[in-house]
Amino acid sequence: MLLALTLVLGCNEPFSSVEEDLFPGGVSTMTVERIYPVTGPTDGGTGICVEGEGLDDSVEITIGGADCTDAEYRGGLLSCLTPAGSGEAELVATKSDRSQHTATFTYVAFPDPVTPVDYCALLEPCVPLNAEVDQLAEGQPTVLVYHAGITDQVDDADALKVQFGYGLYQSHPARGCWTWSEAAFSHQAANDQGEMVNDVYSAAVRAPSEPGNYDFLFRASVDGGRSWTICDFGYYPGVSELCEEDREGSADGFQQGHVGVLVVTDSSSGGDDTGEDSGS
Ligand SMILES: [Ca+2]
Repeated sequence: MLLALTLVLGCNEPFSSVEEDLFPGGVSTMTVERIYPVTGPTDGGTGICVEGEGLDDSVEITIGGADCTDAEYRGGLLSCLTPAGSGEAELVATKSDRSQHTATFTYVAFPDPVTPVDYCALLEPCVPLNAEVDQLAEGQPTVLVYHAGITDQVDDADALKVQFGYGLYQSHPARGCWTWSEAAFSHQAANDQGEMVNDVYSAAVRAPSEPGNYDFLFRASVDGGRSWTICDFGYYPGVSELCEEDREGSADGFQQGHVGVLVVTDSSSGGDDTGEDSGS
């Protein structure tokens, strides 16, 4: 079951896509500016993100002739999960008006199987986190992580990676298009038996420059970032009293509603009806 909770991601580094949009016999209504990442493991499951102009939910993506699955179009961004494949494969994005864009996706074979994290869960805050654009939010979200042989040891800094991420409201954290940053170790925490086997990490959150509502959570990896386990909300009496009780973190996989909410405002811009300041 745990395997199903872990979505394999490849390389985190973004890559630019420079190949031209192809639209024989007409004017293309779709301009792809960037696809990332353009490399991932042969077993598929890599979340890729497509940025550009003229994208819509009619755009279908194939890689090596197989469908890029679970496509999601949101906020001008298109994302999907790569199929299994090998070597260099042609990625083709096709819009309903038949405009097309091609790029190359490179599959990389890894010698070792992925290792999902035993358990992790977003702890708090359960109330919306507020921030001004480009500014640090007040309060730091926290996440609890447990992995046998790692978080129950004293010196585990190198074996565990924990990241905070946010994305557009109700978008999927494993399908690309989310922004991730390293979380910091905060302290050890006890399990039900009082054993200090859990790690708690926290994150300073710098808001994006675009106002709006965003989802946030954490992800954790014990295989060097080859695979990430999504840490949505758990419930801990005494820690997260404001949270819903039926939250089980990564134990029951990812649920769209079990995320934190980041509300980003831009008070400096004022409203359209009050922002006139050039009267003199
Ligand atoms: Ca869950």
